[in-house]
Amino acid sequence: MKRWVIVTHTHPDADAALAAWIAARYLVPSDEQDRIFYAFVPAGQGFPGENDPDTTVIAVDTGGGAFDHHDEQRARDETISASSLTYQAALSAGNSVQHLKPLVDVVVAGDHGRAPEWSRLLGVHALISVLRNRHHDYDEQALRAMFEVFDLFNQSLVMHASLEREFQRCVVPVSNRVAFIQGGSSAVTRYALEQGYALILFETNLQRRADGCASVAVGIQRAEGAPMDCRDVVRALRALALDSEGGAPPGALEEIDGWYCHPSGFFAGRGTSKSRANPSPLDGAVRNWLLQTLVRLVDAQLRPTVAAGRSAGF
Ligand SMILES: [Mn+2]
Repeated sequence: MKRWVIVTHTHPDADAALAAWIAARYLVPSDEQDRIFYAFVPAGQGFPGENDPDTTVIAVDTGGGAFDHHDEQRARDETISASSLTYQAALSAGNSVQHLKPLVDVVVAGDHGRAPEWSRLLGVHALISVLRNRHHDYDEQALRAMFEVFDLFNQSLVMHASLEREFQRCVVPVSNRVAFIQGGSSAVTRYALEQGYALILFETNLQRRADGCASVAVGIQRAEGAPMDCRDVVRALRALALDSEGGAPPGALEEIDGWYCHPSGFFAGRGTSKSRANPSPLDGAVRNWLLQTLVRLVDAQLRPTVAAGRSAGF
């Protein structure tokens, strides 16, 4: 019976553990996961049973092979470690592991004494350090516990990478504070606000809500902590739509009047689960007017010296 042995050094650190995890998850076929064994050797050594024809040995962070970086040539290179070498091998084997790069980068930095403070306090280095102490005399238990940590980071990074792709696909910057999102999820709206936009105009595709009504959600959402209230923005939009000099196209007032204003001021809009269903998409002329007007309103609001003189009602 064929088997795999993943070897690393005793008392594995973040680099050894992450390299072992990448090897297990991506260099061993998924239907052979139950044939993986782990072995721990003093740092620098290889695995004694390396000549067994039924055993494929992958040594990481020790043994001097492809996934070790302690030889003369590589030891001084601060851009690599066992994790990055294993990651590159997983990439070269055709695995889609690009989402793991932030994790690999922080572990490589840590392996060269440059772990960022946030990671030592609240990130991967903090967790690995606790697990190393907890399972000090039981390397395999330590490694398996660390694998659970990497499985969780993996899930989180997969979600983050898919949000980033959605962001690239759906978010249209209108100014550096205002963006338009068409056909995106509420998660990508939150993500865009976290990237620094102060206000988002969003329009979803036609969808069937939980109450069975078909609806297109349209509205605005402001960033957490941005000094503006969407109820004031809606009041200002309404005043401009009513003003014959405001340049609002036909339908602008009806659009704004269909919006529900959340009492906390973070959101105003229509078609979401808590507001009236409306299957109509946003009219193109109304959308352009809204975006131009929102850019002006947000600029006035977020430029304190100008806003102070003009902020009546906004
Ligand atoms: Mn290392």
